[in-house]
Amino acid sequence: MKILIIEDSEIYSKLLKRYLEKNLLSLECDCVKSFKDLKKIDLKKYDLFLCDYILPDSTNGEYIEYILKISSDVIVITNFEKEFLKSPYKDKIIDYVIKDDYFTIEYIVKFVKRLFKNKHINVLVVDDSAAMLKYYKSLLEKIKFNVFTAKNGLEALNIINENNIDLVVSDLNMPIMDGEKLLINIREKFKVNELPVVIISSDGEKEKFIKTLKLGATDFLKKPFLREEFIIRINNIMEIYDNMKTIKKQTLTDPLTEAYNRLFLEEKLESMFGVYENKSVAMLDIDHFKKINDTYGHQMGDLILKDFVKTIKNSIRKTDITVRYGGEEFLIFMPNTSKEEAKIVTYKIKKNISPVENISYTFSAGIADEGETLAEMIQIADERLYKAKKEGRNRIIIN
Ligand code: GH3
Ligand code: MG
Ligand code: MG
Repeated sequence: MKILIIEDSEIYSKLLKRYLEKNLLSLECDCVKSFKDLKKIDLKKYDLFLCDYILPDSTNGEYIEYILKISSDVIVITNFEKEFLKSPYKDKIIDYVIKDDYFTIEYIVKFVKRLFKNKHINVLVVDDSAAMLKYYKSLLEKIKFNVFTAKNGLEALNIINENNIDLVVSDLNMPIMDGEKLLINIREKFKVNELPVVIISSDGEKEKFIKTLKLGATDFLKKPFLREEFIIRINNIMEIYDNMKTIKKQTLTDPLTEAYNRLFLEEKLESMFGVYENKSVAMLDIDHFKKINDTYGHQMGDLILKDFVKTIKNSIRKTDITVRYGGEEFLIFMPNTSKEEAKIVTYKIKKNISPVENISYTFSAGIADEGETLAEMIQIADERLYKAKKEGRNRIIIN
């Protein structure tokens, strides 16, 4: 990713460059100080332009129009808000920022980060007016979202079923299925913290949109709104959801191996257990791991743990779940899987393990599909693991 900073104050552009590159590791920033220097540069190389409004040789934003001929991925940073707001291309750029203090830089960094994240986010906009749909789509695409559109609630539900939608923005009044019915249908499948829904409503619909908030809408936008308001609100909502996802992931996974942790086992797996009629649990424990640590060092041990989980994940199905049960002991929960099938999967893991930096390792495993509760099934698998260890390690036991 490449950004071009156009700014005549060297201190400011250096500061901005440093903050951006520190916060976005894959990012490279170039800086230019004047319109004259800008003309010597191939603008097509850049994904984003951060533009000071006034340069010594471009006092009326002429150079911004020059950039807009090539790309509209422009953010204007200015001290002259009033002058800028009168400019003809105000609506062509992504956003503008008032340059005042340190926090402006923080805002820019956050905004740029958001733009890069948005590239991987699917937004569905729902409106029966083709013109409005086109307008929302253009705004959302400006801030780099992947945009899906639907003309009514029913069409929206089909799109949600077939695609991985991360955010829904919906009008209230629509034929066939309105925004409220759509929301009710969405909330039957997705909790408030799983799929955000923003409702757009017109002025005289206060009661209606308050109702949608009670039904689980994430936020509402009242028409008419400024494009800045739309952009900021949608970006803020995605930021909150991203943070929530990260926190959720951090509390339920082990940071070293990225397998689920014991908290996940207790909070989620327990309740999933009853859902499946057929299921198996495999307990896997690396053999003589203490010796690996003692011989090659703890860091090497860590690498092997990571490799072990990677190999497990590459060998199992998407629906199977890996939990770090203890130091070098892992549990695999396999829904819709018999003990015999689980044995085949575990052998596949064994086959797929290869040396890490020339250090070979093996594991022992116990498998069970017996037991009324998750705890019982784990205990039976654990007893078989113990048996596998006693019988000489590097083996898989199912009875
Ligand atoms: P066995 O074949 O009977 O399982 O022997 P073992 O040496 O693998 O088992 P033991 O339980 O005696 O030792 C496990 C070792 O795993 C001891 C502990 O220091 C190490 N360990 C636990 N967590 C970590 C970790 O996160 N990183 C590393 N490098 N080592 C760990
Ligand atoms: Mg061990
Ligand atoms: Mg152990």
